[in-house]
Parts: sequence; structure tokens; C-alpha cells
Amino acid sequence: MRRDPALPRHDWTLDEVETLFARPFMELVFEAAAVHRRTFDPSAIQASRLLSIKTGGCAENCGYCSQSAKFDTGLKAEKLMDAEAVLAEAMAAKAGGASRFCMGAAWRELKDRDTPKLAAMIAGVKALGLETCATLGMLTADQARQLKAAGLDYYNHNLDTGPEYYAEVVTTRTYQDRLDTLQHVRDAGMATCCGGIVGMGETRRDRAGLLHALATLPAHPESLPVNALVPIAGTPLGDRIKAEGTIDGLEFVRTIAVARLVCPRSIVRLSAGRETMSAELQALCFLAGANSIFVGGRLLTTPNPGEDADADLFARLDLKPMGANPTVAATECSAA
Ligand code: SAM
Ligand code: DTB
Ligand code: SF4
Repeated sequence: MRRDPALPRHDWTLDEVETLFARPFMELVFEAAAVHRRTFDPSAIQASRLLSIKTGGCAENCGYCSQSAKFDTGLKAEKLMDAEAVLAEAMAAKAGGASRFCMGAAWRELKDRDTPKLAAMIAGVKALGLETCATLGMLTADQARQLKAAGLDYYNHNLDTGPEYYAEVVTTRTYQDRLDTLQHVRDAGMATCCGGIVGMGETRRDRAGLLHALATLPAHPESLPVNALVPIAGTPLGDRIKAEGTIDGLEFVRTIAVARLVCPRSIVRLSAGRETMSAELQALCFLAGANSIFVGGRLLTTPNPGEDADADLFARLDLKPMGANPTVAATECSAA
């Protein structure tokens, strides 16, 4: 008997996920859209705002990243921002329509000496009535508990790509390192934001490998960002993709659709890369099951469509903002 596709499964095989990618395009998008409207209001889009609270100078060698100290990308490194300046940005994000504020730091891992400052920022953002998210590199179990106690709702930690392609992307940390931090985050009772990047020269099987890894986690991520590589000059993957050409837009849509099918209750974010996507391509992504975006004119170190462009997009597509509800998200996590 065929299982209900709107019910989360954790027993996906890699071959099954790859078979979904190979479905006729119209069938795939139709099926993903059907699941989407059973689990969510398909016209509601969650809006998050990013802020780089500590920029550049990172010890890792992630081959896509403008912030690695290993590559000459021309980015100026900056020290950890003060809590006051972060709160001013959070207030502006709220006024601009964001429901979640995500603080990103170019760290390999969080250092205990920085945790009190982070805790103050998180508590301050939470007090503004925003959902809180942070992405600070690897965490210990104890650090995860401290961040949760400070009011952190979500922790972003991406697997980035499938396990087979991972060593082509970064060698200074392992897939298992990433899985361990995700486990600490779940154990501390936070919701996970976990996805990856497509368009780094990986194969379709690698993209299936990423989604298979996410769909077979002990709990599906509440938030699943699908980033299109933003090619950064001076990084190995950015330079390679500038020479070889970016991923086909329709293959990107397939990736969104498969994400929706294998993690039917996750909020799937059409994440980095919107700056160079047409309204039509973004519309197909929303149809295929994406229901979150980053808003505001900047991601971490690269541009993003600004408020006016997104207000226009939402008006043309009859989309509306999704309300914030971290408690529901956390409950769904344990049920999934
Ligand atoms: N340093 C922390 C870490 O790597 O976990 C947090 C910040 S890091 C910049 C957050 C995520 O942004 C990465 O895991 C990656 O998936 C995404 N990202 C970074 N640079 C990108 C790029 N050029 N294009 C698309 N996504 C990117
Ligand atoms: C995620 O998956 N994408 C965001 C967020 N999590 C931290 C980061 C995108 C970064 C894009 C390149 C940049 O602006 O540096
Ligand atoms: Fe550092 Fe994160 Fe960039 Fe990797 S993705 S180099 S860990 S900031």
C-alpha cells in the first residue's frame, strides 16, 4: 500500500530520493505542490533576516565562502559586534517585516569566552518579539544548552552537500562533526535549521545525497534552507562555477520539490541566490514547496533583493507573510 506522502518518513533510501529527482518535471512539481498545500498554507511565506555579527577571518576552508581566511576574497575581517548594534539591526528587521532574526558568525566553533555576549544578544532579540536563530559554527552540548537558556529558538548548521561530495567542498571539518553539533542542538531542545548549497559542481546524486541525509536525521529539520551557490571570486568553488556556468534553474526547482517531498513538514527556504533569480523562477520554487526567504538587502556578505523588490514579488504572486510560531515548530520537531 502506498504511504501518505504528506506524512514524514525517516526510512528514505538514496535510490528512492534520486528517483524522485528523475520524475517528469511537471509530475514532480505537481506532487510537491500537492503535499505543500496539505501541510501548509501555500500562499504564506516565512521571512527571516540575516546579520553577520562577526565577519571574515574564519579558520575553515569551505570552498564557497567569502569569509574563509584561507582564500583571498578581498573581504575585510571585522570583530564581534556589540549587543547594542545587533539590537538596532534586529529592530529594523522587525520593522521591515521579518519574523525571525538570524545572527551569523564566521567561526569554526563557538568559544566559551564569547558565550555570555551571545546570550545577551539572543535575550535582547527575543525580547523584541522576534524568533531567534544563530549560526556560530560547532557547538558543544553545554554551549547548546546555554544558548537555549538564553532564548535561542533555532540553530542553523548546514550539511552543505551530500556525504560523497563533502570532501570536495571542505576538508577542515567532517560530516560527522556537523551531525554531532546538530545532535547537541536537538538534545538542548532547540529547533534545527539545516540544509545545504546546490550549484557547486556536484552531481544530481550528490544533491539527492544531501536531501537523503536530511530526511534520515533523527528529526527532520524544522527549517531547511536550499542555497544556490553565490559565486565569490577568489574561492575555489566560486571561481570554478564562474568558469563552468551555474546550475540550471529547473534543476534547482527539482531540488526544492524533492526537499518538500522528503521533509513534508519542514519550512523549506529559498535561501541564498535569489538576487540573480527571475520572478518566474522564484514563483516556480514557491509552487514546488519553498515557503521561506531571507528578506532585506543583504545576506551575510553578499546582496539580496531588498524590501521593495520583495514587496513587489509578493504582490505579483499574491503571497503573504507567515506568522511566527516557534512553539509549534518545536512540537512538530519531536512528532516528526
Ligand atoms: N561559520 C558557520 C558555519 O559555517 O556553520 C556559520 C556561518 S556560514 C556562512 C552559514 C552557511 O552559509 C554555510 O553553511 C553555507 O551553507 C552558507 N553559505 C556560505 N557562503 C555561501 C555562498 N557563497 N553561497 C551559498 N551559500 C553560502
Ligand atoms: C543559510 O543556509 N544560508 C545563509 C544562512 N544559512 C546563514 C547564509 C547565506 C550566505 C550567502 C553568502 C554570503 O552572503 O556571504
Ligand atoms: Fe567559516 Fe562558516 Fe564560511 Fe565555513 S561557511 S569558512 S565555517 S564562515
